[in-house]
Amino acid sequence: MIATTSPATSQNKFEKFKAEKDGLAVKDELERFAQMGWEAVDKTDLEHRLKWLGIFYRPVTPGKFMLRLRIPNGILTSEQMQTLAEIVQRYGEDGSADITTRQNLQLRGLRLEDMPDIFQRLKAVGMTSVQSGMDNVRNITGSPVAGIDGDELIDTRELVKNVQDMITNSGEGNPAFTNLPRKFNIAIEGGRDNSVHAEINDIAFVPAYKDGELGFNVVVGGFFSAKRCEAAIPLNAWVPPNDEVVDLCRAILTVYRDNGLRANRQKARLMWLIDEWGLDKFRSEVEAELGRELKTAAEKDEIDWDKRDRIGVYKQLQPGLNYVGLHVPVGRFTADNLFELARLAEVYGESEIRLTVEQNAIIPHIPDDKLAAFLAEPLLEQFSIDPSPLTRSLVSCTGAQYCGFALVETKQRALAIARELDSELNLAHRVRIHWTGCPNSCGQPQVADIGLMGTKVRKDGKTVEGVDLYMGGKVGKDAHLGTCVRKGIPCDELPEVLRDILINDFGATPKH
Ligand code: SRM
Ligand code: SF4
Repeated sequence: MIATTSPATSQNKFEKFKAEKDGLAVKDELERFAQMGWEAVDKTDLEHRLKWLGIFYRPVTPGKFMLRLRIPNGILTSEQMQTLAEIVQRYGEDGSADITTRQNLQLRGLRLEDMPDIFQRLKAVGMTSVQSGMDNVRNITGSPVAGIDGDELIDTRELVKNVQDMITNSGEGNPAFTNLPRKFNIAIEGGRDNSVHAEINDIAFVPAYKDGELGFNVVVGGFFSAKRCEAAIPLNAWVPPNDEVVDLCRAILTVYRDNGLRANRQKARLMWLIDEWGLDKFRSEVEAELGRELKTAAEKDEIDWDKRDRIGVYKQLQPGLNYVGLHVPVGRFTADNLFELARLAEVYGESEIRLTVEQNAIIPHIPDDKLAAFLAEPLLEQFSIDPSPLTRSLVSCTGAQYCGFALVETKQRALAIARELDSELNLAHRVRIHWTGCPNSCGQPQVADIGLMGTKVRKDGKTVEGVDLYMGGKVGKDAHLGTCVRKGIPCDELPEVLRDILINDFGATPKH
């Protein structure tokens, strides 16, 4: 099935170039692009269509590309991580990898001429980066402790994989879903703590009992954009934890693809269609596409915990085994870090590594008798199991180092300020600070206790980097979005402003 675009929408630049040539078409041209060099590649192919393969031209570092992978449920093997390490290692200081806020990895510093070889290497270890950017479904998130947590309700791993395989044709690329009106996010929660931030996804599945059977209530339409942020709303639907999850995703995506608003990209996310139609019509159209009636939602869902960050040592569901959550400062890895993590997972665990939406890593399946030796490994000095409270819960988007939209540098600044405040203040509990470099909100400031969104500020007659301050984001049970409470704080004044907030609103006390 090929996506359709109505003539009325063809004025929009993005709709126009998608109608002229589908983004996925560059798959067959990659070899040619690699040979001709990035400077000679057509501008639209270079800056836009390559994102259908996960390849991002970075205007901040021309010629050094970012590759956004897909890591379903955030789970990868040591072999896969080692392959990623080898890929970025070739690029010396330019090569690195970031854990993203969608439990995913982005590789940095890559050259276009190497992409065909890189794609072969990824395929050889069962990985893909297809359809990870632009008007496609992003990495599908699931519970990071799926299958290993004693309190789990539903194991999300296979469901997430099946949804990804449906959308991407098992990683080969699927033209049925390469021309959505806009990006699209899907999450499947299997635990009680809303680990995936269900409320900020276009579709999210949350565990719920219906007539004694465990399945999912479905929420739809959550999204952030520069113009509008909305929490997802109930679809009033319940599905069992099987292929019906895949079928429902397919039906919603099809309805969205064929009816989503395309004229204005600021009004093209799923929620805008739900607004236009009303939820009842949207639900009926989904049922019509599905070819059956949806069961109504269960009365309540099972999200009744505060959110866990999974950092530290935890007993697994499987007796005698442990999972260990490592804090990865602002999610950044060097090639050496990747090699070392792959090795540790192989030596101490079962060659498996997991990622979280808080940009941290988990190594599961470590037997009791290997735990002490694991915890003594030098890498754990860098990736601590007991970081200080502010650093521990810090999340940051990419920011000005690589992102052309950024209004401020984020990751290094975020880390420096968190460490400074950690050294000055005692905090009885964690405070989640999220940084995002611009209003696109990739760093999710609206879910944070304290959210910081990059902006430009006038100070002493000069334009300087600053932030708008968000507060009140609640995650886990009864999640709701925080709002902007103060605008235009120059970054150099931020440590002082945050210190006051932490003392007055979060019970921090000075250390000295
Ligand atoms: Fe994002 C665009 C990075 C999660 C909302 N996002 C971008 C681009 C691709 C812009 C660009 O071309 O430079 C950024 C790439 C910078 C780079 O070099 O890394 C970018 N977004 C990220 C990541 C890497 C932030 C991070 O450091 O973790 C996250 C990658 C996730 C992934 O693995 O796919 C990332 N982006 C998000 C999230 C959070 C989430 O999904 O929970 C959001 C808000 C939720 C949402 O989408 O509803 C988000 N990104 C955006 C938007 C605003 C979308 C909109 O509807 O207007 C843009 C701009 C756009 O799409 O036009 C954007
Ligand atoms: Fe770039 Fe803005 Fe997203 Fe940060 S929030 S990664 S600066 S688009």
